[in-house]
Amino acid sequence: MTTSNQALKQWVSDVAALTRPQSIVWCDGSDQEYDDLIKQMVSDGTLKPLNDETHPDCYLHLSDPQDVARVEHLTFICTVNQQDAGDNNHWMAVNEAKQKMNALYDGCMEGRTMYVIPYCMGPVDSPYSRCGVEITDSPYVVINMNLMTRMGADALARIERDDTFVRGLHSTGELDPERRYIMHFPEELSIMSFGSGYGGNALLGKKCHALRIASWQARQEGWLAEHMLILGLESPTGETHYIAAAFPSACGKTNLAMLIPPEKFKDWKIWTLGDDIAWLHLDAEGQMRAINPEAGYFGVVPGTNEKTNRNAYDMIQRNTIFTNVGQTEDQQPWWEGKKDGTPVMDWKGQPMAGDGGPAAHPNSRFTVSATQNKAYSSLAEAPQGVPISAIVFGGRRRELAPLVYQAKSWEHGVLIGAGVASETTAAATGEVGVVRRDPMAMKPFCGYNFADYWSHWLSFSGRSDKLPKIFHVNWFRQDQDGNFLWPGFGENLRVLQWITQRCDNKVSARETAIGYLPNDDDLDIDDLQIDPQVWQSLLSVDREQWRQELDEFGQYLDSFGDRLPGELRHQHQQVRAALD
Ligand code: OXD
Ligand code: MN
Repeated sequence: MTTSNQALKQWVSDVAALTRPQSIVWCDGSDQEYDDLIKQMVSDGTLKPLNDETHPDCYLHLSDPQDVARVEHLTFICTVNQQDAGDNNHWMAVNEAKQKMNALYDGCMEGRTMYVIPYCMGPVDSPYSRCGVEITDSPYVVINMNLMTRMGADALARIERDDTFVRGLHSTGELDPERRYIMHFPEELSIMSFGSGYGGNALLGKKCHALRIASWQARQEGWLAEHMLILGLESPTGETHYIAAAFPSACGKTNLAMLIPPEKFKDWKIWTLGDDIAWLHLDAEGQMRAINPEAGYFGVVPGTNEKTNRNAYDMIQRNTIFTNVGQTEDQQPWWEGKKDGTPVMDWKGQPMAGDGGPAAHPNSRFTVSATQNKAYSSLAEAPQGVPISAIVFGGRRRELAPLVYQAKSWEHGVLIGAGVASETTAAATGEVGVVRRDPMAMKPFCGYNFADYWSHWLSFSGRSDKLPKIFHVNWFRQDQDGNFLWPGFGENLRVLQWITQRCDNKVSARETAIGYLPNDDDLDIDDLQIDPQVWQSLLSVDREQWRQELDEFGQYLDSFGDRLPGELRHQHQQVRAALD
């Protein structure tokens, strides 16, 4: 395979001249190609077949132990003007970054195969989709991209038609953390990644393209690229509301997107459109519509079981690539939270018991095609996407944020999104459990200055009078002994139900300084046996704590200086004043 697109041909040949691979393979995305690569990786030991009876066509990849998560401190946005990247990003000058990367790439593919992967983010026939080409020397990347994107011949045909694509160059290098960088050049729609094989650093269609580069493009073109799941909530009468929800990494987006309703709500259904990224556009009528640019799930494995996420648990029994989980005696994958089996081998490939560490790395992952999810929505491939009724923001907060509240307006909703803060997780290297500001759950993914990003969000109110309603949820409130106050998982449906009732003006609410909260009786929780005091604290607003939060948040907003939109400052002042 080759291409009629001259720019692509030239770029591939330039990259080959720099990296000097032994051979070049243009990927067609076929099953044959996937199967052949699996065979090759099994024979060179980079993939291990798992138990074929219990887990047909499942494989285990164990990564370098120093390469298990995103590396935010080594991730850069390289723009001509530093302030276009903003203080929310690490920045490097374009020329400096390119010099550094080109030195690393020099001859880096000697003796290796260079794969050229044309891919499309979003349904290939959607006007909202965007294409890219990733060049990589990693067969692991190729098989993961096969599951995560629409890759190969159809994508290449679209690139040739559109004559535009995002360029992503990736090499695993020597997996040396000292020689590892993930660089983005949004002005040129290009990405350079070196030294890591981990999904978030190496599958360039995902975080690098569909969030960092796409968020930049989206601002220029008037849409949004967000770190959001998309789900459909179907009521017993057959009406479906679509919700887009942003949570920081490893805070349960996959679980919410595939939720199975509790017994009492068994006539309700959740349909999954996506579990990580949403591209949101206004259509000609001003309706916000969402597509999921991805075609698969790259989900956190630990904690996944029949109770927490039955759909995910079932879909990873076959045709799945596991990365960094443990294994049982009979080569079944094993992870913390799995209800059966005993691990004998850990994620480093060492016998268990040694160091008392977990069998699976806390950020171990499954990669699987979205079509294996029983709740996969029939509209997930719709070129026009789905109409969004509600946008939900959330974080992992032990205290402060109530179970659910609603913004008073779009502008107030933007403030609420900008105010998201959450405890860090194992999805990125660094300390876990520290509360940090994570506006719109986009701290690691917004490809430009947050102040400009908030202006862009605010601009939507001038473009449509039927924007989605905005909410904030917190599933993670704890008491002083560290017990969770809310059962979460499937029970979150009760909160989603309230959200859709609010969207349809079917239920009233209590106005507070921070937004509208449910009245005590408006969430259907009778059968949950929640202590009335606990329920009250889940729906309470502690003014003193909130004043402190708003003051701290205000200082954070101030750090964006003159670029901060006046409207956001105004919204902040209003909430702060209402708390007095
Ligand atoms: C992810 C992440 O992998 O957010 O989705 O890190
Ligand atoms: Mn994510």
